Amino acid sequence: MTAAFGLKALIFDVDGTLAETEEVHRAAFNAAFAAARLDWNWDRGLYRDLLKVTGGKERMSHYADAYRGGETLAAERVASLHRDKTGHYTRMVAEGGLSLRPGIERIIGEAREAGLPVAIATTTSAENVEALLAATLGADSPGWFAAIGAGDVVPAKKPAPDIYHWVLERLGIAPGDALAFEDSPNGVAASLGAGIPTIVTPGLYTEPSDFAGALKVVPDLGMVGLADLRHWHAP
Ligand code: XBP
Ligand code: MG
Repeated sequence: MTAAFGLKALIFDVDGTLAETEEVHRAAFNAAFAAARLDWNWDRGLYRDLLKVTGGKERMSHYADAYRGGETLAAERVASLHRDKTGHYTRMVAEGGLSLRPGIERIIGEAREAGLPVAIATTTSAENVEALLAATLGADSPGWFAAIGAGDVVPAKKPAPDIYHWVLERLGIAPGDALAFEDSPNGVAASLGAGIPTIVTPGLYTEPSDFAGALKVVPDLGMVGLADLRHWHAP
């Protein structure tokens, strides 16, 4: 079966959109800080502020600078802390405990059945995406995605549109032929910046925002099917 004319791909953000992962990210950062004997501990309120900076390495550098008296962390130090954090995160995810947000698994299944490509556009690292997909959808599931744009494949992370441009190029489609799924103002700025109609599902750490320009804002995708998505994309 081939995809109907119009909608040619679904592009999903990961953190906050596929699953509520940020509490696991936060625990993994804190575990890496403790292992490195840093007296850093990010509580929920602080993490909410820190999430304004996307990317774990960028977030740690920002914290050192803005919250620890202008401290500058050497790039190797940041990279090593981040490697350790990624190890903690992927282990925690593999141990289970995270589930996909409502509707995600069903929509991905419907898209696959209809021959509609699915893809990922995220600031988080590729290992983290693979760990989450494997833990929630099965070991083969990373292979279901026509493109996985993650982490440092582009130098400028969200809110820059670069990761979406990267994914669109690999899919070989125009921005208006896709639908993006995002949970945060930074993510929506990136997807809309790339010209992709965007469905927003605000989550645990979503800051209040009116998401001007979004195609739809819905609490989650629990009641949404592929037919709705096609209709919203081309009413
Ligand atoms: C998610 C993020 C990520 C994770 C950390 O933003 O900001 O940085 O918190 O992942 P989005 P890494 O959902 O908009 O992609 O530590 O692997 O960078
Ligand atoms: Mg997100």
